[in-house]
Amino acid sequence: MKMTFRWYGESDPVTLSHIRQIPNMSGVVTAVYDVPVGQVWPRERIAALRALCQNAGLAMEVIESVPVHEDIKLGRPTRDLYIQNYAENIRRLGEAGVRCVCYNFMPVFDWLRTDLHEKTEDGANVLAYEHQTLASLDPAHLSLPGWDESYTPDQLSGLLAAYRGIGHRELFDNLVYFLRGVLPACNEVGIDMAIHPDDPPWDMFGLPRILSSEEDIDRLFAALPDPHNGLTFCTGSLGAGRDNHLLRMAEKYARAGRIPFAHIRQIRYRGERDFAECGHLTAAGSLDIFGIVRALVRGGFDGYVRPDHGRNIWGEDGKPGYGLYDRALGATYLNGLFEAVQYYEREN
Ligand SMILES: [Mn+2]
Repeated sequence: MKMTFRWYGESDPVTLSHIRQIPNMSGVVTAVYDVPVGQVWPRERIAALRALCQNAGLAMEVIESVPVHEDIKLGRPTRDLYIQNYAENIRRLGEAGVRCVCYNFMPVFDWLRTDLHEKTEDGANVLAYEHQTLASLDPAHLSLPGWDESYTPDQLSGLLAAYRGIGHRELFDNLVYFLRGVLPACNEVGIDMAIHPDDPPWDMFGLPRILSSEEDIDRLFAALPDPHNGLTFCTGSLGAGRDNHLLRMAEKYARAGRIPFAHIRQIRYRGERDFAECGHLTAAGSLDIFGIVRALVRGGFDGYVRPDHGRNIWGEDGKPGYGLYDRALGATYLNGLFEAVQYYEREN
């Protein structure tokens, strides 16, 4: 296991020197953030980012993420150009020492929450999701906390209209087409593609989502057995699906060598679909974090791990989910779990 920490670049209020001081921290998970989606990242920008990390004593082996252009997800004729650009990014990143690229294939909207500052009993702030609240919104005029509003209302309406012809089957075929285009570059330079599961793991606003369950993941690996076709095992995203058996999935995909990267975080179930995020500890929420770590270790997992969203605590007013303090506590807790489980598994 290699412990890592997400870092949003030089504008991130969390500094590399602070990250470096977290015990057992091997590197950061970052990206070139200001190049438009679909374009090739300049070599000098990748090199500069890598130098910043290395000078701070941190590796830059995981990129989260290289975003996938909507034309690729929609299967538009322009996708071939964007896929070529993506493959070129993979080659450039591989040459810069990157070993893993996290990406997702969710149409239009990435992760969704209804509250980014829900106050908890102990005075912390957490992210929360209320399904009815979200489902009742008009996606063409979405104003959500954290939603970057990078589309104008007209662009958003156009995009939503374009997806009317795209069901689960079409979206899946477009994912396979995309991966067929980029996996040769991954093989050339030794990069694992690690798809992030849907967050939350169900269709939103009538848009299909295709990486929500064990069945979905099995389908992807069956379609493309290439060993560089991997998964970001995100416990919070998959865990929001009440039917997902995380312990079984963790061990199964680790054993198959399909988990180059794990996001580990805890959520607490509320209603049928509602949840709030919380501290990483097993006792803090609904997921068996200890059991998941044990399942990963038993499956022979040796990939990258990062604590996922944390609470905002101790007066820190950072990027929701991405402050320093609670993610550092999460990393420390996960270090302890891995150490204990690995020790125990060796002895028995
Ligand atoms: Mn995640």
